[in-house]
Amino acid sequence: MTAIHVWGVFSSRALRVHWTLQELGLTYRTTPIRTRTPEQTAASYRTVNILHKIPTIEIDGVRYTESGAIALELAARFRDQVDLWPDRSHVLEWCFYVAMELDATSLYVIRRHGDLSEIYGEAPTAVSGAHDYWLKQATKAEATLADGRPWLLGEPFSVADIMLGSCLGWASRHGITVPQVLQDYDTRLRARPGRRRGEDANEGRMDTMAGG
Ligand SMILES: N[C@@H](CCC(=O)N[C@@H](CS)C(=O)NCC(=O)O)C(=O)O
Repeated sequence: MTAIHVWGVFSSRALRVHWTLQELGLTYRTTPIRTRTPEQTAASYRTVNILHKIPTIEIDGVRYTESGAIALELAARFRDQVDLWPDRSHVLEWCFYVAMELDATSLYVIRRHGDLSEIYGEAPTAVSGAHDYWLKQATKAEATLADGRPWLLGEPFSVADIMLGSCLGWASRHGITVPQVLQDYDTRLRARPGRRRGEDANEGRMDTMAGG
């Protein structure tokens, strides 16, 4: 059996990893490190992740970081069990779009220069620009889902949905009014048993070694 160990809970990026693992029906060890805590900045965690960030995963003794890459690696390895990567190029396209446009250049800018402005500096113009940028970028996902398809690729659910879904609640928490088409999609995502278990795991409400 593959030995899997995840570090990280209570974050939208850690949710991507727990949610993927739960969609795949895997059991794994969790070390419940939260962001901005002494456990995260401890020297012992630096030996796991040199940047002290969450999430990190270890699969059969090999460590990986970057939540999107971890979700894709899991999807590739366990594809025979559940296919979360049904269309190679389009899943990659959506994953990079979410990681770059919705996460790094929008939501993380808002977080760094909003909630974390004591560390990264106040930048109200950058924050309001990032709000607008998120909404502009979201029109790509909105237009795709507007034809009534359940998931980004149509019928098959994929890692692309996990990536996009991880940014919707996060955007709302930052005061962004998520377009209705994406709110309806978010409701469908949240009804998935894998998403519910992923949230339970991300929020420390389940024994991930026991599978729930
Ligand atoms: N690009 C990375 C970002 C990881 C990241 O920044 N995680 C946050 C928590 S969601 C963190 O650990 N922040 C602490 C820090 O930056 O020191 C990923 O997607 O995994």
